[in-house]
Amino acid sequence: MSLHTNIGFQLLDTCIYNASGPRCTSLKELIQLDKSHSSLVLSKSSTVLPREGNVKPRYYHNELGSINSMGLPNQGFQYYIDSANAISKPYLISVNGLTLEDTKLIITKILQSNKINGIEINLSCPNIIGKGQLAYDLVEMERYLSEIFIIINQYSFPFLVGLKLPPYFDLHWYPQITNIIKKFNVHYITCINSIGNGLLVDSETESTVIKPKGGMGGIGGQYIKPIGLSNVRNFYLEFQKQNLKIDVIGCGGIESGEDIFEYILCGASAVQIGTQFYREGIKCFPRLQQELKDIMSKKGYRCLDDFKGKLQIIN
Ligand code: RRO
Repeated sequence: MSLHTNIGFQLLDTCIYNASGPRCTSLKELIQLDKSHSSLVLSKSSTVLPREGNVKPRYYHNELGSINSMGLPNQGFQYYIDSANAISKPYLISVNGLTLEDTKLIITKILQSNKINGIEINLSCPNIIGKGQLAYDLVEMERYLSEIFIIINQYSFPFLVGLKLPPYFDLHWYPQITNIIKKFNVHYITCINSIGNGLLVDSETESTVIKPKGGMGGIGGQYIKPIGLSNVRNFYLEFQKQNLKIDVIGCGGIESGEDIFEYILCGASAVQIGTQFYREGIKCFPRLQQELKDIMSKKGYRCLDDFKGKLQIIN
C-alpha cells in the first residue's frame, strides 16, 4: 500500500502535509514539521520585512472550524531562506509580498539562494486591511504572474511553483482562471485558502470572536469542506479537458482519512492540513495516513491512482 504522490516533478512519500498558516512561522515549528510525518514543509506566507500582523484576538476555533484574521504575521522572507539549513524534507516557502515589487524581490532572493525546493505564491489572503484578494481580479492576477514568471523563467534548475487560490463560487470562473494559469509554468494550484470575510458570533457575550476588521475573518475547517471539494473537482476537470499537467492540491476542512479520500476522489494529487493541524499538532499526520490507508485497504486500493479523480455522478 502506497501513499506516494507527485506534485509536478517533486516526488512525495505521502500525499499529506501542512497548509501554509498554522504552526509554520518560527524555525522551531518548521523543524517540528521536518521531524513529523508531514511529507513536505511549507512555510507561513512571507513578506520582505517581518510583520506583527493584526491585533489580537485574531484566531478562534470551535468544533466546526476556525476564523482568523492573522494579518500575515511572519519573520520576513530571509528568515525562511535561512531556515532551509535546518530542513531535510522538500521545503517550500509561501510568498505574499503585499506588492508586486516586493513579491518579485522575495522570489529573486529565493531563487538566488538555490536552497529552496519551490514557492507557493499566495494570491488569496483575505485579511490584509484595505486590500482585496488578488485572485478575484483577473486582470491584476495576470499582470502579477507575467512579471513574476519573467524572473522565474531565468532559472533553469528544478523549482516547484504553486499558486494558493481563493474559493470560487460560480462555474464560469474555472475556465477563466485556467486560461490565465496555463500561460505560465505553474506546477500546481492549492484549492482553497480560507473563505474570506466570514463572521462568527458569540451569542452569550453578544460579540464577535476576533477583533480585527469588525470581527470578519477567513473561515476554515469543516465549514468549508464542500467548497474545497468543488474547487478541486472543477479545476481538475478543467485541466483534464484542456490537457494541462497541473496538479491540484486540496485544502479545507480535512479532519480524517475519509476527508482526504474524498479530496483525492475529486482529483487532488495531495492535501494540506490547516485548522486540524493547528488543533492537533504534528500527531495529525500519522493518524491521517493510517486512516487513509485503512479506507484504501477496505476498498482494495493499493495506490492513489487507483481512485484519484474517479468520482462518479449518482444515477
Ligand atoms: O495571515 C493571514 O491572515 C492569512 C493568510 Br496570509 C492567508 O493566506 N489566509 C488566511 O486565512 N490568513
